[in-house]
Amino acid sequence: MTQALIGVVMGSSSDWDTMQHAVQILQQFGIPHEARVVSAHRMPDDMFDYAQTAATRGLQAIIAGAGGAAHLPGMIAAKTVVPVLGVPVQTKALSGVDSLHSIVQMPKGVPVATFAIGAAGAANAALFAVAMLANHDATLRSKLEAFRAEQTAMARAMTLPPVS
Ligand code: RP5
Repeated sequence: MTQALIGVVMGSSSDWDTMQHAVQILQQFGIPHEARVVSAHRMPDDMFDYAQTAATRGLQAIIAGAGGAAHLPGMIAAKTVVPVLGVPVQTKALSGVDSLHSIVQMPKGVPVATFAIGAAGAANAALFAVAMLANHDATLRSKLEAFRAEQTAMARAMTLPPVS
């Protein structure tokens, strides 16, 4: 089995609707990855073990998504120097602003790179991880440049409807 380079973790299977957008990007770029539920408050020992073994298992980055009092990305970052990319999951009660604030407001010294709330954040976290790997992989960099060029072409081809 290929060794995962990127770990995708989330606090609940209910986060999958959001976090699958990260996995879809990793699949698209052919990045070896793993995805699993690691709940900070329901599985704290598993979370610590995941973070503590991340570097020796060869993970280059961890994408961590959670909603509400979203301590998963910060607590993983507390136990590893592998870069952690945090994805705030949209919540019903506070629309994900709670998740965003929980993840982005890390005190100085233990960073979590924080992305947008929801699917866009999950996809962008994966694209950021791809960009990190592409620094040391010319083929991957070409793929990423082609991905951007495709978006540019699609934007240039956009037309507007007549005024109604
Ligand atoms: C967090 O609580 C999870 O990340 C999820 O976003 C939220 C709700 O979890 P469930 O009650 O749906 O399992 O830990």
